[in-house]
Amino acid sequence: MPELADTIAAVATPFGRGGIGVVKVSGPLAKSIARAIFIPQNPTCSFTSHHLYYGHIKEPSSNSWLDEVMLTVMRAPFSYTREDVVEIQCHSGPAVIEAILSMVLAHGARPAEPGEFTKRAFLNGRIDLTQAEAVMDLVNAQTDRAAASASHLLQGRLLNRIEDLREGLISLLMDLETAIDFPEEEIDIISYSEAAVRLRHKAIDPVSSLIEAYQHGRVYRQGIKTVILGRVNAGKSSLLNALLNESRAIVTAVPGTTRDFIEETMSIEGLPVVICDTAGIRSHADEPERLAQEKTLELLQLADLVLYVLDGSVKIHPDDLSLIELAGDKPMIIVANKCDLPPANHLDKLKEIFDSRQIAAISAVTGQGLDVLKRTIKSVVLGHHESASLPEMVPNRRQAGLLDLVRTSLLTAESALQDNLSPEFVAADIHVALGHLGAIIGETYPDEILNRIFDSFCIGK
Ligand SMILES: Nc1nc2c(ncn2[C@@H]2O[C@H](COP(=O)(O)OP(=O)(O)OP(=O)(O)O)[C@@H](O)[C@H]2O)c(=O)[nH]1
Ligand SMILES: [Mg+2]
Repeated sequence: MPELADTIAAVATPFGRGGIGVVKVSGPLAKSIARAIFIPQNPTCSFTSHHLYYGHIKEPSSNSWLDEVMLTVMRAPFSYTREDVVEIQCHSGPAVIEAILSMVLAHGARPAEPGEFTKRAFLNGRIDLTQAEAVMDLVNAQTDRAAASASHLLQGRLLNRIEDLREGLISLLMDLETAIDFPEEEIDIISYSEAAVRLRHKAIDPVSSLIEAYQHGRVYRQGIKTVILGRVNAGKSSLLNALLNESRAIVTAVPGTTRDFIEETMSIEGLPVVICDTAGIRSHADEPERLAQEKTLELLQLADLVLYVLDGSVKIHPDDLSLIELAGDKPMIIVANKCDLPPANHLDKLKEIFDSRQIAAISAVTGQGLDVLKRTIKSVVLGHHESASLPEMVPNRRQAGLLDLVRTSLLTAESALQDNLSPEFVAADIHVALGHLGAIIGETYPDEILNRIFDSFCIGK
């Protein structure tokens, strides 16, 4: 990414029509750009930091007013990026907001890359990497729980936790290094058993509980990729519509209606679920339908959960059994749809056929059984974690991967202590763990990793 010396600008609000749109500018030219394009109502205004000014943006060619705006200057270092920041609140029409952005760019700013404002906040030391990532989590949060976890991370709770861990390890390291410098007095300085207890309580256990929080809470962060699978005409699209409570997918009595898959995000019992309606499967299909079915099978590979829909009013088809087998051991719920019609099989019979699988009898048309299905989804996804309370903050996959490496090094250090190896070995493992902890908060950050993190942000954040 380019230099921090540049001034960057972007539209910070979603594209389209709306009440207010915000153009954000950050960098050394921010104030001079504001002076050049903004006519304050009060001509003597001195752009006091964090004050809101009323005025107009003037059209450069005609000198006429382009829009009526409110403008704020936030002087460095008391801003989001720690640079001079200007925010222009204008009317949010695509043409107006683009015109204002173009004027800002014409006065020396360049378009911001995705996440570049937050990247600057990180590079300028206002936030650490866990907080920068939390900004994105908060923007993406689909449920109140995901938002609460992101907010804890944003407040620096994980940063504080990592710093506590580092302090504990550094103090242990200092004691061990004294033992290395004065080998004869080793036993008097720190006993290995004491060091092992400290290592376990102060580092290994807390790291393990953070990893557990990731495993437990990851569904709340990432959403559960759920695929609705089944034979043609089973009522898959009707189920999607019923869960969404809107007529999203086309439903007809003609088998093979759905061709393109439809993905929607919803909250089921507080869980973020990304649900995908797919093309129904049948043996005799034309070319477009065959392609659609291939896509269905691709999506199945990526799914965390499968809702297998069958038409409960007709006999089970051999294709049902082979499709269910195809899903392997993925978590699955058999949804026996159309329970408003006379059933072809009693529930007990279905239980016998599908052995240990969870079964929910529903009617996508009347809504019967949908609540039970939702609760079943929750219990299948959360498994034995269901009754436990959700961790207050959930590390992301990158952080959890590094925490795993931290734990591995600490466990090696613990074994070295238990095996009475020389303190140099123990110290070396602790140094490795400290390196990984540093990477979590972004103290050491390869460019490639940083770019990957910030590239996933939206423009203007
Ligand atoms: N009686 C009854 N009919 C239903 C129910 N669910 C769906 N249907 C009907 O079954 C037919 C097929 O429904 P869809 O939702 O299009 O089925 P699908 O599985 O998406 O079908 P394809 O996209 O063709 O694979 C339609 O005529 C629906 O009205 C239900 O619960 N009860
Ligand atoms: Mg369909």
